Formats: sequence, C-alpha cells, structure tokens
Amino acid sequence: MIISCSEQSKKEPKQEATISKESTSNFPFFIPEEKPNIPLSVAMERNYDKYMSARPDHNELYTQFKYTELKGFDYNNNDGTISRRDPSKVILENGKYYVWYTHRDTKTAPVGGKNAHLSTDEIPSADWDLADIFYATSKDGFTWEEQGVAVPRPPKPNVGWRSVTTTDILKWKGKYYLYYQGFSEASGKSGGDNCPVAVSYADSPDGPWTAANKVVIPNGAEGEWDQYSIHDPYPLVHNGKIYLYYKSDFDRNPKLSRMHGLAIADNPLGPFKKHNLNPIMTSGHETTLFPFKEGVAALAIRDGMEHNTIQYAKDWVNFEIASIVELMPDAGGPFVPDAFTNTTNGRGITWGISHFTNAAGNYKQNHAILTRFDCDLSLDVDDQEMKRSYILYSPKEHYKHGLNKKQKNRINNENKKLME
Ligand code: AAL
Repeated sequence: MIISCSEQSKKEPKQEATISKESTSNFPFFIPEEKPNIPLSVAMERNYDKYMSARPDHNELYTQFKYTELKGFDYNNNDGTISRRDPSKVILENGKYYVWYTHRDTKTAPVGGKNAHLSTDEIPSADWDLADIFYATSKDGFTWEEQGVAVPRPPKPNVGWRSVTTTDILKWKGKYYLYYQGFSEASGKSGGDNCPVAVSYADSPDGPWTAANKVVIPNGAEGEWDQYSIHDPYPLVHNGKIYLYYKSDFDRNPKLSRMHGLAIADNPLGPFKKHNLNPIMTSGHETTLFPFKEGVAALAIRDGMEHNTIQYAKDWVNFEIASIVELMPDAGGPFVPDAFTNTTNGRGITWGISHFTNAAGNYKQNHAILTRFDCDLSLDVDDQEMKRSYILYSPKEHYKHGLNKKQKNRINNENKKLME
C-alpha cells in the first residue's frame, strides 16, 4: 500500500535523507530536494533537471484549477443568440477590475464555420462572427457589471468590419491599447478562420477607443505557418519592449495544428517584428501567459504534443515544460499585476476569467459563457489545496466520453475474427 508523502510525514517525524559514501546508492525514502549524487534513471534526472522542484506540491508552476460561475451576465436563456467569450487579461484601475471580451448578440445562433455559406449580415457563421468587443467591471472578480461596447465593428472596408474579436489589453506609458482579431469576411467563408490583428487605443480604460484602422500584426507570407490566421494577440512588457504572443491555425493535414508565435515592438502601434524562431510553442490553443521570476510562463491547453502543460521560458522565447496539469482554463485571461511593469521578477497569478464554449451543450444553441478560474501559480501564495495531484472523475463523467458507433463496430469485427 502506497502512503502519500503527506500521510507518511504525519505518522513519522521528518528526517533529512542523508547520502553517505558508505551508505547504499539506492534512492532514499524521502525525496531529497537537491539531486543526490548517485546513479539516476533518465526519468529521475529529468525530475531534477526539468522542473522547479522534485515534487509537484513544491512546484510553483504546478497547480489545479478551480471554477466559479459568474454573476452579472445574461445569456437569453442560453438560446444561442448572446455569446461572451475569449476574455482579455484582467486589469485593476480606478479601484475596480476591468475585462474585455468578444460579445455577439444576433437574431439566431451561429450556423457554424463549416456552413459559412449560409451566413448573412444577420446570421453568424462561427460563434465569434458578427461580434463587437465589450467590457465589464467588478469589485471582487465574481460579480460583474457589463459596461457595453468598447470597440464596435468599424464601417466597411476597414479591417474588422465583419467581426472584431478575441481581444487583449496593453497599458503602455499611461495609455491603453486593445489588440484584436479583425475579420473582413464571415469566419469559415474561405475555408478557414482567417484574419490579421488590428488595434485601438484610449487614454482611459473606459474609452473612448480610437481604431487605428490598420493591420498591426499581418498574416505571414504565402506558404508560411501563419499565412491565414493571427489569433489571440497577447501583449506583455519585457526588456522595455512589447512582447506580443499569438496563435495560428495551420497544417490542416488533415487536422489543424495550433502553435504560438511572438512579435516584438518598441511602439504599441508597431511595427512588430515576428521572431525568427516562430513557432516558439508547439502546443496549446488560446494564449495565456504571465511574467514569472526573470522569465515568462505559458498555459499550453488542449492542442498539440505538449497539451495540458504549463511551460516556462527564462529568455521569453525558448519554452520548456514546467508541469503537467488538467482541467485548464480555455482562453484564460488572468489578472497579472506585473504584466506591464517591465518586471525582472514576475510574481505569477492566482485567478482570471476564461470561457466555456458550447455552453448549452448543443450546437443548435451554440454560444459561449464567461467564467472565473482560480489557481496557485504565484510565488507569494502557497495554497496546498491547489497542489493536489489529481481530480477524481465519476463513472458518469467517463461514460459521457464513451465509444462511438464506428468504434463499437470495429471492436465487434475484431472479436468476431478472434472468436472464429
Ligand atoms: C478562439 C480563438 C480565436 C479563434 C476563435 C475565436 O478560441 O483561438 O478567437 O479565432 O477561437
């Protein structure tokens, strides 16, 4: 019977593992914080070399995520006509929290990107089609008051006339900048979720916002990984510059791959120079990052070889896996107090706003809702309740993800063959 290290320590007094020359070279009962000078397996070498601690509960970049339903947002009985999604980072100004997000309020639910040919000026293709950027404020991060539109769709032919979505905030030299995806056609119309990034600016988080009406992060050249989509723009300040991370959908061979890139600028309105090592992260979907110690940490959520990991780049470019986690926030917009302070000692995060897509669980009412996530990825918090190593999913939750008809047929055929 395995006794977890905490139960063990309750029973027996803590004793430091001491390795003396004459003592055995077998691995000790208590995991030494420092790598012991004995022959180690590749896995044990990795346990010491790759992670910030030899134990997940001591790993500052390991956490569980906890979710809380928000108050203050109405979704029209979840009929699919109102959607709120892809929230920005949360900022604290004038004694209240601010968050910006994609807001759709349409006559019908979306017909789906694949049916973009059925979309009209009033019928959306994707859940983020025919959208504007709205914002809300809160005193506690749980109850929010929607303030209304921040960045409306600009008149044709300006970039974003079809939809402005998936925004994020930058505060630079006392002014505010919102970067967002600017669609000039219904998402899916030319086979993809294709758009560049545009920007608007203001002297106050309450606006008024002025659209620069220009592309600030352009699509890549033909044949390049980011030629069609520049998604989820996410600016942070580092080295006195703007480090803007973004995602692109590509490959489609046959499935889409999602990877992340970086573009750097001295001025919020550009020019941005894309990093020559792009893609700099091979996994994840929406972008969620925060300064951590001298580097930057990133949430690599659902897609790619290294999905469901938290990654860390000491140099803000070259990411390594820092932990493996679960139930990660989709499109997480964290509260990052040192996002724009040009810090060299990032303190980490403890909460943010994210979204649940297809919130009604039926694409005929397709829409997304905003939610709150809490975690302990902070150097200033030690919440061991957030450092547990697994979530017990019920049998019902497992059977919800059961075999489909095709899989059952394959198994039946295999059984028949085996039993012949
Ligand atoms: C999101 C983001 C972008 C995509 C779409 C809406 O999850 O990656 O914003 O365009 O999906």
